[in-house]
Amino acid sequence: MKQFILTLFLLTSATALEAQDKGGNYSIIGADGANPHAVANLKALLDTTTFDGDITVYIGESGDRSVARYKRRIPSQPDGFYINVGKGNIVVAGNNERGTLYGVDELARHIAHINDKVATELADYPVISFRGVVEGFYGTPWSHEARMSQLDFYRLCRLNTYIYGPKDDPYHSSPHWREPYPEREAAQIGELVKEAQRNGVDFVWAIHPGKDIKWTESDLDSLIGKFNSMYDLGVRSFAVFFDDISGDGTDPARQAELLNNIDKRFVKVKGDVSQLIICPTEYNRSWSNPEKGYLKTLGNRLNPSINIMWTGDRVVSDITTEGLEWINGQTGRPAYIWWNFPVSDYVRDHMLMGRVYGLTDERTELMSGFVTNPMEHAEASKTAIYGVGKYCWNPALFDSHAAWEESLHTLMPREYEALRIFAMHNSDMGPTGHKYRREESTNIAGVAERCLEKYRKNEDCTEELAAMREEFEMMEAAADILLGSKDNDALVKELTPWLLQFRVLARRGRAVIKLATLSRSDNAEAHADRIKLIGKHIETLKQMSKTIDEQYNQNPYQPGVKCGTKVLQPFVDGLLEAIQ
Ligand code: 14T
Repeated sequence: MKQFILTLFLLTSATALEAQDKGGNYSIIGADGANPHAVANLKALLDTTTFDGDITVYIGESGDRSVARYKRRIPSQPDGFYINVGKGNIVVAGNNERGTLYGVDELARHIAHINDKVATELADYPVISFRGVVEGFYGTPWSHEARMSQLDFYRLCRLNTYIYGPKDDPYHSSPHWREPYPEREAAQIGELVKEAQRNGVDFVWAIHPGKDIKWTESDLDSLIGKFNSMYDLGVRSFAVFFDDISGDGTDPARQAELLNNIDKRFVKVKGDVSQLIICPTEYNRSWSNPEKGYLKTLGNRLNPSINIMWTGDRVVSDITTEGLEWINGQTGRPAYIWWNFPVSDYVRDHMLMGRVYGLTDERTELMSGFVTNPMEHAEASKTAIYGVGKYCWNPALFDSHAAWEESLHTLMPREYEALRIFAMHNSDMGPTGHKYRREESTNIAGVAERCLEKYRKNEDCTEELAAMREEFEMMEAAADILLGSKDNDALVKELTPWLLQFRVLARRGRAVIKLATLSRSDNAEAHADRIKLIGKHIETLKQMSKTIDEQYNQNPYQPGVKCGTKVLQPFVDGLLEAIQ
């Protein structure tokens, strides 16, 4: 490869130049051969950095001459990178183009030390190859704007996959899967593909044809025709989903034959299309029927390069090593995990902002990919998406609690404390058919339990009541702060109904504690008027909560707005009951 030396004078903004002495110049070696998006980001970064002296930056992918000297230090894993930040010298070397992109992002986190004496050197790579998000929920699909913001966020999380498969897009599923998108939607998908490329994300377009597919040559042509129209919009990765269907579409031999045909007639012919992904009809262990052999048939017949999605032991489930061993034994390949968290299409009145946990950190080579199915609330889903990014990069080093905190910082850098309080009490989905539960209100759950127990037994619980009151006060403050915040407009908009409900819960909690205290005091009779007023206030707050529940989020499935359902609501109701 031809080596190019590009010299650019350091031109920070005029004000920055005035404020500081003129720094040194930088030159980039390898700019013509490296990932162009990484190079553009590198230039933007260098243009806003002041160097003590002149600096040379070497950038490129493994095999490029520009980084040949560092060959042995570049990780051999896809998406891995090596960076070295020293005085007068910077190296950014990716295993592949995405690695270089991540390398420049990592450089940005260390560039402040460029003028220090000590060099920073680091190499890193992901453990799970395909990492990302599957927009695979029922309900209102994400907006174009939300998707654009997601793609940018995935780069920050070093997630490389976005699977497009919203159940309620009629051109993804029935009735219109055979037809090309209308002009406007097509243009938007084209734009998403470009934004994905800039962010090192594979845009995977999924089709869901199983509700009415006929196993005919004509339907095979329609499907390949649709894929071709998506290819023309720039899409280079594809999936076929056969979940949640019944009837003819569920035949594993037919499904395998269809995918193999697409592989032969489309993927191999194009030459620049990724390996296919299938979501099987039996996509979790509890629905599988090994006697009938659906998964074995699919696994035996499907070309080995085709990835098979899997949600775990149940539809919504932890991911265990034992479960992975089981499914891989059926299909003869490492499972591509479709994790149904924080998706809330089966509990639409809940907001799921808890931490990511319950994912194995052993034998992760048993997975080929890991994608999370999020909530229809795109911005609020970023808490979990961030955690999944961290988990996938290195499951053994994954710190679930730390990732949760970091995600909240990232979402709302200024109002992190308030957001943390809200998220702390909005994480469990409650009892559902899926029998999946998440911890909630862990900071106060023990106190709440002891408080109720003691109060019921007429024991002294002054301390516990005070602690609960403190929590409700913080919650009310948090709700007010977030409702008035400009820190993240998209997030505040999604959360508003829940924030209103959260504020009423906080007020009601305080009022009930007040009532509990007064009615147990030595001269309760003397407080009769106050007790009556507070009783009325509690009634009013109950009514306000009901109004919010009946006015917002009126979907036909789980209409309404629920908050703090695992610990705080039961505590408030329980205490009120114990008073009477
Ligand atoms: F494809 C699958 F991996 C999958 O999870 N499919 C759907 C998915 O679109 C949905 O978001 C998710 C969570 O509700 O579960 C699957 O949908 C279901 C699951 C059920 F148990 C639809 C009906 C069910 F009864």
